[in-house]
Amino acid sequence: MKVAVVGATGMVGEVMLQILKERNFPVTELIPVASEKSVGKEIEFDGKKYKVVGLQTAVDMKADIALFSAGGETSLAWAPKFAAAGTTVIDNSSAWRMDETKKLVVPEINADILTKDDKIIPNANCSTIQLVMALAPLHKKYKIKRVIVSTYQSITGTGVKGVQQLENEYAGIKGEMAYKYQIHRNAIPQCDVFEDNDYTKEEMKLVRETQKILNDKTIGVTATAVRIPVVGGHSEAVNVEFHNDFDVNEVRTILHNTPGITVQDNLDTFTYPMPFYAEGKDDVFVGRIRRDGSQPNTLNLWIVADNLRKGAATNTVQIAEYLVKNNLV
Ligand code: 11C
Repeated sequence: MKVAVVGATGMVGEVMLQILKERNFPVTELIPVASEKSVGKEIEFDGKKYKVVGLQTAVDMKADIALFSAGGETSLAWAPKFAAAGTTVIDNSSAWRMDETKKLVVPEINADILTKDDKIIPNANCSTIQLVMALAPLHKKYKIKRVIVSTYQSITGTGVKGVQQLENEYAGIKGEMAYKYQIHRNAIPQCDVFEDNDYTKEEMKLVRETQKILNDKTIGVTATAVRIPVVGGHSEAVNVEFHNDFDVNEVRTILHNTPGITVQDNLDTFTYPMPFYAEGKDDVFVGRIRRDGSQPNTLNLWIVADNLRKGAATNTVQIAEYLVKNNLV
């Protein structure tokens, strides 16, 4: 496969390259792509050096697959050009996710909806991916009525500028601010911009993308997304109300048997998921599984995943793997 990585020098782009290598994705030719200021720079992949090229050059090189992580505007402008040249785009931005002609795929849940005609495939938001990974098997069994999710999101979700702000604050250096407030020793109840309904864009992604991936608009979702000074992963406290009752041990078994999920839930040994330990791993970790005694058919969960891996790069590469395996590209 001739593979272009658009945004190859960015935080997620670098992880994409790492994961392509780790998972032995069949790359016969790599095309690293970035903005004009990075063109000509060299990057290393699988022991070889590659020169970064610009977007039009990359379109003309007619890759089989292009993995995009270069922001919504680049994606809106360039994904259609790659697609018109015959390249299948898997796009990590939010640009195409809610487009009704595009499919939103988390491979463990719904990759089977993909066909050869899907030339632009959006990749869901990191906080949504880890949420639906745990919700999907439970929805199948007990049918979800409503989800209340509160997130504790890593600064890496904001990219290099988020990490830089925290590092500057540790070092006592005044630098550019990625957030409206200091993030060191703080919790900021704002991820991304506010929408007209007083929720942030990140919160509304959790609502809309969850309904789209689970293919059920009747599921009520309400979210509060909070940025915390953590690297390694996003954490989520999740309250789920089902239409049908459940047995907590059966919930544990279902999650334990779900590919891509690791259950960490043993109070005797103080075992529960934490972002510090999820970093660098591809699984979604679920723990603190317990009944909510305040109302019927309701469960509490704590879900943690590395937002740059399963939340972004790994999910993107898994979609590419599915396309190759099923001759869809
Ligand atoms: C964050 N979830 O942590 C965001 C980062 O829509 O792909 C990814 C934004 C997106 O701030």
